[in-house]
Amino acid sequence: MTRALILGGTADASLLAAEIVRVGIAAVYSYGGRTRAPADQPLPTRIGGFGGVSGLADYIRRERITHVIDATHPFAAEMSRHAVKACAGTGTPLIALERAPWARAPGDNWIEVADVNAAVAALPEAAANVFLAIGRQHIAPFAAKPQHAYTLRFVDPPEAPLPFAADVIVSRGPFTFDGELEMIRTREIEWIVARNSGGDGARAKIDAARILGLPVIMISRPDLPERLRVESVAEIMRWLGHRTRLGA
Ligand code: 3Y8
Ligand code: NAP
Repeated sequence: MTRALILGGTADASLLAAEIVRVGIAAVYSYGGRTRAPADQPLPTRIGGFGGVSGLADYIRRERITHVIDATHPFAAEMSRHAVKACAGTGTPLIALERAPWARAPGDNWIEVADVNAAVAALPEAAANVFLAIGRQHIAPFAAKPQHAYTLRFVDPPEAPLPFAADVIVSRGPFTFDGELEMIRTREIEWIVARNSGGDGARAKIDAARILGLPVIMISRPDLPERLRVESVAEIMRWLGHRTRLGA
C-alpha cells in the first residue's frame, strides 16, 4: 500500500499533489514553514521541520511512508541532503522532482557566480539601482555595499529591521513578464541579482532583463548529493506505478 511523502514548497510540488489526488494515492504534503500562509494543498499537510535527518527518519517510520518525493526548490539544499540520508537509513525509495536550470539565451547579459558573497562582489562600486530577487533569508551580505538603492521582494512583510536601507515589494509570485517589465522600468532597475531557480514561476524577470539589456548576476545552484532525479510530474507518477493524463 503506497503512502508518499511530498517534500513540497514549489509550483511543481503543487502540480504533483493534484495528480496524486487524481489517481488516488495516499500521500502527505510537507512545507518547511517559511511563509505565514502557504498555499493550501488538496492533501493532508504538515508544516515545519522534521528535526534533522533523524527526525525525518522517525517520521518516515512512524507514518509508514513507503515513497519520498523531494519536490523542494533547487536551493533547498539542506532538506534535499537530509532526504537522501534519511531515505538511505530507512531503506525508503526516494526520487527528486527538480526543474532544469535556466540556460543563458542569446541576448542574455549574465554574470554567473557561485554564491551570495560572490554576487555582492560582482556588483559595481558606483551606486546603482539594484533588484535583489533572492528572497529574505540571504540578503545580509549586501550590507557590504550600502551605496546601492536596493529593491527587495519578499513573500511576507519583513518582521525584523533590514540589514540595509531598501524598498521591499511583498509578493509571492509566480510573476508575469509584463509585471516584471513594468516594475523594472518604473524603478529604473540597472542590475538584477537572481538565483538559477529554473521553472516558470520566477523566470519572467530574466526574460525582462534580456529585452532591456540589463545585467543579471546569476547565482548557481548548490551541489546536491546523487539521487534519482526527474523533471516532470508524469515521470514521478510512472515511478509510483501510475499512468497519468499528463502523458509523455
Ligand atoms: C514556503 C509556498 C506556487 C509556488 C510559488 C517556484 C515558484 C514563486 C520563485 C523572485 C524570486 C524565491 C522565494 C521564489 C519562487 C515560486 C513558488 C517560488 C523566489 C513559496 C512558498 C514558500 C516559499 C519559501 C520562499 C523562501 C524564498 C523563496 C521567495 C507558499 C511562495 C526568492 C527563491 O520569507 C521567507 O523566508 C521565504 C523563503 C525560501 C527564498 C529565501 O531565501 O527567502 N521561497 N516560497 C515553502 C515552505 O514553507 O516549505 O508560501 O505557498 C513558493 C514559491 N516560491 O504556489 O506557485 O515554484 O519556484 N520563492 C528564489 O531565489 O528563486 C522568488 O522574487 O523573483
Ligand atoms: P533548506 O534550507 O534546504 O532547509 C532547512 C531546514 O528547513 C530543513 O533541514 C528542514 O528542517 C526544513 N525544511 C525545508 N523544507 C522543508 C519541507 N518542505 N518540509 C519540512 N521541513 C522542511 O530549505 P529552504 O531553502 O529554507 O526552503 C524551505 C522551503 O521553501 C522548502 O519547502 C522549499 O521547497 C521552499 N522554497 C525554497 C526556495 C529557496 O530559494 N530556497 C524557493 C522556493 C521555495 P529539519 O532539518 O528540522 O527537518
